[in-house]
Amino acid sequence: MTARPETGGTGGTGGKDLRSFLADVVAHDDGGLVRVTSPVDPRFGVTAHGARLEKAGRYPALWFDDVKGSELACVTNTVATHERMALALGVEPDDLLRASDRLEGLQPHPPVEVDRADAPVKHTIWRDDEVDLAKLPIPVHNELDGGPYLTAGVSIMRDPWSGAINAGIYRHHVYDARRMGVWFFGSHHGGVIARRYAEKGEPCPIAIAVGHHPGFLMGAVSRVPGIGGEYDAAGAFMREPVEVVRAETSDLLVPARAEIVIEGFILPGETEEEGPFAEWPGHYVGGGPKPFLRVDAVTMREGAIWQDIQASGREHRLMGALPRISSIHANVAKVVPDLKAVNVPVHTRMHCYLSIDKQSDSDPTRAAFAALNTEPENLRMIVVVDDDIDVYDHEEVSWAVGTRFDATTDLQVVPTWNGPGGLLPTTWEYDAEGGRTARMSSAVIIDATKPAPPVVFPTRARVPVDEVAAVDLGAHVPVAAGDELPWEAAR
Ligand SMILES: Cc1cc2nc3c(=O)[nH]c(=O)nc-3n(C[C@H](O)[C@H](O)[C@H](O)COP(=O)(O)O)c2cc1C
Ligand SMILES: [Mn+2]
Repeated sequence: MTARPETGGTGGTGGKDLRSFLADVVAHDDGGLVRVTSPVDPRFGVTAHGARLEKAGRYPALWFDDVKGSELACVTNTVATHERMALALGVEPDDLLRASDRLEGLQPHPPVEVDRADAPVKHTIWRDDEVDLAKLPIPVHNELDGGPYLTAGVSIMRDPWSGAINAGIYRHHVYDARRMGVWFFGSHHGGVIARRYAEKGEPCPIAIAVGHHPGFLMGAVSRVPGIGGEYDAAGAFMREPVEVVRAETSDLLVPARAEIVIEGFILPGETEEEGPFAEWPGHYVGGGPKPFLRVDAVTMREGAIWQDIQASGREHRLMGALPRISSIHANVAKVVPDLKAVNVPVHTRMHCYLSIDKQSDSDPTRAAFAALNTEPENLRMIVVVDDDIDVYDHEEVSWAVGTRFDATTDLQVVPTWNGPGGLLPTTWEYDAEGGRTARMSSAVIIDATKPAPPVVFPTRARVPVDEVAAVDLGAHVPVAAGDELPWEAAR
């Protein structure tokens, strides 16, 4: 990995945050930040701009000066491209996927606590009845969504058993001035912590940080084993410790350089109808009666910026796929040390491709289960290929399946894997009345590897690599309309 130049931020830790990153975008990614100066409606206005550009194949970060009803600016699609994600993580775009495989050179950094006076996020504080979520530019994203949704918030919670601080991104349906929902996968640590408080009948403290450096969000979404450790992982992605500060209403430590921190308590035993909400698999699933939180304080920086992720858009999928690639790599390499590369394709995050230097016929199955166990909620198809296949090239992977896989012997079905219920459409059973029942759905393992040595499999056909490399591209002359045709040329 090559470090890229970075600007912005001062202070002992370098001071990376959303602002330092947006300054980097302006300096290093021409056209990467587009400012929308005309007023937009929070209801579909923000996402309409994103969707319009997406149709044209463009994914700039979008800055909205004027979201109706709010004094705050809103930014979305911050890291919707591999190029900007690479810039955020300090790697070359071509290395992004491969680097995220190994987290090369990325060391976890424990967070450092700073005084309130040094925490920009304590500039403005709303307490209790001053809290009004309607004053924040929170978009309604997709056609059938049940309301405004906070999509780029990193929720910080403390495990009541171990005391460890955990972080993750969870969606929040905004209900009114002081109440918002929270949707946890039961198996995610956030959900486990909330359940532990609920079992004791106690309110669960939660702080949601909105607006930070992309490395901070990547840390929150990576699958750190065990409860907690995300602040350290965020420090690895940011290459500097996260600065944290005491919360106003609980003993949580919150990011001092976030744009906004929303503090509250998930109330035990109470629920509110959550959803509908368009999720990354591109369908309306999930929702129903869910716990909610009462907001007791909002703290923010001077000129705070609201950060949004367009639900079910490209940034949502990229942000979901990339950190998982490194988590899967770490887990699979523990059982199959000859793992070469991992890809979770952005367009189909339920799939995972693994390439291995196969030593034994049990390697593909072991590797596949380690991957499945890293991301059990979302993965449902693992394709294992040999190390001559580039897992970042979808055509190569398909070719390996076409030539080295035989369903009778090389297909394994795990009958009960995803679910019951969740965001995958397959984890529900539907009926003619529009009702649904949670169910389990299956996963498949496709072993597209050659037999293990000493079996001799046919050799792959190719032009010698040296000869390909030695080709003189200068000898290529395009034949244009009006030129002399090659067979008519004087010889
Ligand atoms: C944009 C985005 C939205 C997400 N929304 C949710 C969500 O609503 N609920 C959830 O449980 N996980 C959601 N996730 C995934 C979790 O943030 C992620 O799996 C994280 O590692 C969970 O951490 P935890 O196990 O410590 O709770 C989302 C991820 C991204 C990138
Ligand atoms: Mn966790």
